[in-house]
Amino acid sequence: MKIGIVCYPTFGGSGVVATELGKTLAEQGHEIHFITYDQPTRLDFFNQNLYYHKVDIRTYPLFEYPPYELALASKMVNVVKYEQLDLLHVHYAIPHASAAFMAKQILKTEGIYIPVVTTLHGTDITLVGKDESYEPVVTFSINQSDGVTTVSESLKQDTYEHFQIIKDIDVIPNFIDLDRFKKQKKDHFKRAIAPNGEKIIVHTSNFRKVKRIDDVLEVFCRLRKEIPAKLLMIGDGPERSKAELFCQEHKLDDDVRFLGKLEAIEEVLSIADLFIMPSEKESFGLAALEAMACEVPVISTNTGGLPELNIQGITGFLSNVGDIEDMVKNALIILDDQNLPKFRENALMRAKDFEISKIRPMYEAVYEKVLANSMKEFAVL
Ligand code: GMT
Repeated sequence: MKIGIVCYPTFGGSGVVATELGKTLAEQGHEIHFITYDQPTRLDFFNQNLYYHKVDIRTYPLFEYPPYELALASKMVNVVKYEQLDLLHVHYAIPHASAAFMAKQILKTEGIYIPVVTTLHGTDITLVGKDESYEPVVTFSINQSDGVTTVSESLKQDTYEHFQIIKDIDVIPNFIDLDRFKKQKKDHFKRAIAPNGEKIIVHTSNFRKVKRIDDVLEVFCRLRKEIPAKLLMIGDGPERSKAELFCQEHKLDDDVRFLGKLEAIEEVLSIADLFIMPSEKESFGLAALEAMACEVPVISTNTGGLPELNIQGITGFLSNVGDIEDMVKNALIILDDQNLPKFRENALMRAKDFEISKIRPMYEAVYEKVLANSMKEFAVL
């Protein structure tokens, strides 16, 4: 199949899922064309089945906001036509689903029918998408998609709750490449970070408000009063400087390190004892799955899709949003040397349920279904 994948090229979860999906589909022999404004972060090698088409955004003095969606739609039209794509798969509704709708309409006038699959990832529904400034367009473009998927059952329910959706939604959970995300021997690294055998806690995110960075630090502060521990903060975003200031003011600088955006996250996860995800909202929690694959148990909130991943008392614990006390209590249970090995083992076992080879065929099945239906639709045009 020749598939166009539209996504954000950044470190964010939806971009990572889209890129990893494209890579695994390419390995299966599909021809994958990424259409986005920059080289996707994890697309840093050559494969004969992988292509990247850059969306050119032309500015003009009149534009306070350059119309990215139009440039994207035009690029989609161009790539579909010249690469003879079978299908477009857009990740994150805003603005990819509406741009795909526009491209599809333009192509139809030229006798080309291109089916569109939209994958909803989370904040495109739960936060940004449901805002009145976007809601009508998001509703319309989801309903106009030929196939719609969400990354968790919870996100599917949220979609039906917040929007007037008439389409069936397929749930396809996020996935993990266990060949890449596995615990590696990194003793020297562990000794450098925790020279006295302190427990290592890790948090990874885009440091947006929804991730509740304050709660990460608050939990760590209280935990450190009970046991020797170090905190590694991976990622970057709007809340980072505030978090760094908090660490200075609370004299945490020796125990908390901000590592910024890292490509080889698995190396840090390999020395971790606990992963913390206190998010306000989380449709799936891909970062937690990456940790679990590296045998790191998780304390998380019980919001959104997290209960579909993190199993209470088995792979970690789940608390209500903002319940710091409960998170500290749970962290201490997991970090007890008597308990930690079992939690580690369970985390890995659970991660195996999301192995890429189990999830990829679910997307391929959606593509087949959509293509079969579109053949019928095309026949009546
Ligand atoms: O977590 C973010 O804010 C980034 C966002 C994205 O789209 O890049 O992540 C969302 O999609 C991920 C991949 O499907 C999910 O694992 C995250 O849970 C989801 N984030 C939220 O729902 C807040």
